[in-house]
Amino acid sequence: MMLRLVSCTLCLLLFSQLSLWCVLATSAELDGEVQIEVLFKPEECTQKSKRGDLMNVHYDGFLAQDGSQFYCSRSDKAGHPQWFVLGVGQVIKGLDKGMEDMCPGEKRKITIPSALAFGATGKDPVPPNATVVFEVEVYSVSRGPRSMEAFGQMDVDRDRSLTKAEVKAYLKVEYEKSGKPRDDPFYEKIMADIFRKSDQDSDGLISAKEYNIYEHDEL
Ligand SMILES: *[C@@H]1O[C@H](CO)[C@@H](O)[C@H](O)[C@H]1NC(C)=O
Ligand SMILES: [Ca+2]
Ligand SMILES: [Ca+2]
Repeated sequence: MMLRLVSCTLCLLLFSQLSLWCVLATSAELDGEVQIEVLFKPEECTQKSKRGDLMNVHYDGFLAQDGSQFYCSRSDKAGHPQWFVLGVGQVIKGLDKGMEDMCPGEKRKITIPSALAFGATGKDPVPPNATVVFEVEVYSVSRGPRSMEAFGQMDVDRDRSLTKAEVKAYLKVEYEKSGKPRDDPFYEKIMADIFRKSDQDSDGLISAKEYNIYEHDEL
């Protein structure tokens, strides 16, 4: 589940200006901790990210040892930023940790030891015990749908499972509350992402169990 990140294709080094990082990254001593460098912070911060928030993010992944790029959300999926829920294991642990307290518009370089990335076995093309570096840029942060409180709000008919219509109605309200109503294709995109990640048995519904699957993860 956490390794979903690298399931996409090897990324060509499209952004040569970023290759400088590897030099910085290899010189960093890591004591099993995520190291965060803020590259850009917007002056105004509407909402800081926290566990359970729905994030819309671009991120590129590099190997610290040689700076080669192994993940690139800018070239994957036609360059759309990725949707995921923060802090629940949809991305590697180092990103779940390293992306807390981020503002929309903020950019960070996050250096992650292997234990919080792809571990002692690695995940092709990431070799065993590899320290990885991600450059992330947050596009939006919204109070996410992954709390049991939110589940209760979404499950309008109280049948302990969520239909797409129920989730969508919730998201619409959330976005309108934040003063940023969106068009239908926008919601459809989020929905597809949420259901792909959460609807484990692909029956078109998110059951309470599927919804809560990460609840006991050691983060
Ligand atoms: C990875 O690290 C573990 C623990 O330190 C070690 O036992 C293992 O040999 C390492 N694997 C490689 C391929 O270096
Ligand atoms: Ca329901
Ligand atoms: Ca299901």
